[in-house]
Amino acid sequence: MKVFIAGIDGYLGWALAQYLTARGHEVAGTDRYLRRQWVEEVGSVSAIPIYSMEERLAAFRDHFGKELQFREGDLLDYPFLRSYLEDFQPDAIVHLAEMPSAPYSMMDQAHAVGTHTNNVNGSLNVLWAMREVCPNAHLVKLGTMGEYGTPNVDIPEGFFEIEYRGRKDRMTFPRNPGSFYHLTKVHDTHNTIFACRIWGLSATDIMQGVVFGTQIDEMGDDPRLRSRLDFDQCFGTAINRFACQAVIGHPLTVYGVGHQKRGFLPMRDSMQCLTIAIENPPKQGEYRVFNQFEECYTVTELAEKVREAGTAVGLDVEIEHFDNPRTEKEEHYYNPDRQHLLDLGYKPTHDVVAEVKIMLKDLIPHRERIMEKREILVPDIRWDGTRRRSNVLTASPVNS
Ligand code: USQ
Repeated sequence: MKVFIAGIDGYLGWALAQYLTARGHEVAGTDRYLRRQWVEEVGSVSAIPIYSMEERLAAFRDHFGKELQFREGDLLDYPFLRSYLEDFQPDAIVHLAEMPSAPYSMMDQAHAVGTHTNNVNGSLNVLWAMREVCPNAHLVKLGTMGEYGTPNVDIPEGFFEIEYRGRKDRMTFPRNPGSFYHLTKVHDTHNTIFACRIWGLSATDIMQGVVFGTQIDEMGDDPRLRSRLDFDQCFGTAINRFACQAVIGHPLTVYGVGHQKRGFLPMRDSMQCLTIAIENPPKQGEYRVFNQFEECYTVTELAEKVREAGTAVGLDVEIEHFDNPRTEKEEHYYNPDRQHLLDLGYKPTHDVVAEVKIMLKDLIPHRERIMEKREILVPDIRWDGTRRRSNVLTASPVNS
């Protein structure tokens, strides 16, 4: 199949280009390198060194024996996007080109508005371009499990049956997201549902949990093919941060009591699931939702798993509870479905500790890079709008 990846230079996009090419798909992609700029803006670097796109494309050629089609550009540049899609005529468009960080979107007015402009308008442009030049393509849109929040009832996959005042209907399950970033994904959801309904586009909205991991097998040993791995408070997700903290002997930063529960999945499962969605498209005009995660864990359970993996590779791992910078429930019910992907053949990895051991071994050679940025491991972007770097640097555990 011909697959277009928006955000091909990112953590997931770069891995997906390789995963799909290894399976015989023809891949084209675009990126404006915003992720590289955002991480630099928050004072950090990727723990795994990443290469320029020129070097990445050369490595791709060497490793896979074929060219990866790439044009630098921005989804907000509509003429660019429209003409690229018109030329390539994809069967599937994987949209990974959004600003993905909750804390970054909560920093201040400019970051909240910038996140909305980039994410919501970029997605609208994708929908309009599909309508105009490739209406039969299948949009695989990266949403987030965070759209649902943490309701005190089970979470279905996108829709639920409701009976209200004696009448029944199938309705969008309520969204209750926890940041301005997560809200952009809710807006995308409604725009995508609408576009499918009025224009007959087809889309799979992926409600993805928190991804972790440093590699997939398809990357081989060539360092130029590795994906980035962030560990700062904005772009580092929980397990990725914990793994980087573990390798430099920094206490794992569990926020609050640490009973917040989320769905998590290793990068290799994310690749498997996205590929299942691409290779099993919906009917024309259909909008469907896949909840995408391997298993649900509390943040404390994850920290314990990172400690177990660390001990196995000879690291001494401490866990500390830090004042939670986010406004979120720390004790709650959490029971989301994830049946659609299983029905299509998803085989969950199920071994977080083994995956974290691989991560730790990958990260140990880059200890110095992480060590140099040690001061950004403790968060200071607070949901109440204040930044208290000086307080937080001396943060004492609230519940260790
Ligand atoms: N957390 C800690 N310590 C840390 C980092 C995070 O305790 O050092 C906690 C957070 O308070 C939160 C949980 O871990 O309760 C998850 O935080 P996260 O930063 O790993 O994930 P989140 O902000 O929810 O966002 C990430 C991705 C985002 C994606 C989302 C999926 O950055 O793009 O949409 O995971 S989900 O969480 O299911 O919404």
